[in-house]
This record gives sequence, structure tokens and C-alpha cells, in this order.
Amino acid sequence: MALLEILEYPDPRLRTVAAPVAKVDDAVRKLADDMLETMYAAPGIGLAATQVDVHQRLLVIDISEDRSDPLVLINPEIVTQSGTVKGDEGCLSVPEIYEAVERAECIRVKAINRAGESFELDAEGLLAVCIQHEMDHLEGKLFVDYLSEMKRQRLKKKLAKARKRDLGVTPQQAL
Ligand code: GNR
Ligand code: NI
Repeated sequence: MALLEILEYPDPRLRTVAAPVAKVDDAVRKLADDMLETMYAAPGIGLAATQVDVHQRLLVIDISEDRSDPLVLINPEIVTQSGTVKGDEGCLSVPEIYEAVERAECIRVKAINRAGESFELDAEGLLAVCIQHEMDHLEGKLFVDYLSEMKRQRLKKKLAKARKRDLGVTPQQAL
């Protein structure tokens, strides 16, 4: 297993639209395992292949308290959806930012599992939100895209400052 590097906003590679996985082979299973390890280490409750610069339609999720329920969704598609909910979201590619986003409340998703078998899953609550968040990544979309232009500009500045701070440079010096 291996830890993968997570791309951070505004990296243009996060805007790539992922291609369907043609065949679930050992390379795809290894990618899923590495993504799970990366997600657990981050820590996060979900991770899309796009975030580790692999542009294939694969995502991993584990919303369980004790991190014992890994889910691998390959070529996921929303079959039906209903209701709306608005809740705060965060993203490993947009560190330290949390904002409210509106999502479908209940979804039915069709996907392929790590054995290459097709399955359907009914989701609501945090799981439904997380699946929609991850599927957006596969379309090159980020939760900050749902915010107003003003909020997004403010957030970009905040992220740039945080990055300079993490490099040990004060914003004043960085000018
Ligand atoms: O770890 C994560 N937490 C989270 C919280 C609320 C809504 C969505 C998420 S997904 C996020 C991990 C991530 O960035 N996945 O792409
Ligand atoms: Ni994310």
C-alpha cells in the first residue's frame, strides 16, 4: 500500500473530467487500496481518484465511526434522487474550509464493486452527501463552485495565506 499525494485547490488538474474504468483489474484494486489508505491517513470520509491525479471514475468512502466500513464505487451513477438537504461540507483538496452546500437528501446509486460486479445502493444523510461530493470530483467539480463569487475569492485568499504560513513565510515577507 502507498500514501498518495492529494491535489489542492486551485490546482487545474482538479478540473479534469474522469473517464470510465474499462475493466476492474488488479491495478484498479491497488489504486482503491492506496486511496483508502490515503483517505484514512488524511483523515477524511471520502476520496475521489481525481484528487490523487488519477482521472478514472473511482471513489472510496468510509463514514463509519471506527473506520471499519470501506466502500469502493467504480463508474458510479445516480439512478434516482429525492429531497434536498443543506449541510456544511469540507474537502481534503480545500483544507480548513467548511461551507454549507445543498444536496439531494436521498439517492440510489448504481456502481461496480472491487470484484467487478454491478450493485445498487440506497443512501441518505452523510453517506448520500459524501457520494454526491465525490461524484462531483469525477466531473472536475468542487464544493466551492456552489458558493458565491465573493465567498470564493475570500476563500482563495485565506488558502494562499495558510499556504505561506505553512511554508514559514509571513504574508508580509511573501509580498
Ligand atoms: O472528509 C471529508 N468530509 C466531508 C464532510 C462533509 C461533506 C463531504 C465530505 S468529503 C471530505 C473528503 C473529501 O474531500 N472527499 O472528496
Ligand atoms: Ni472533496
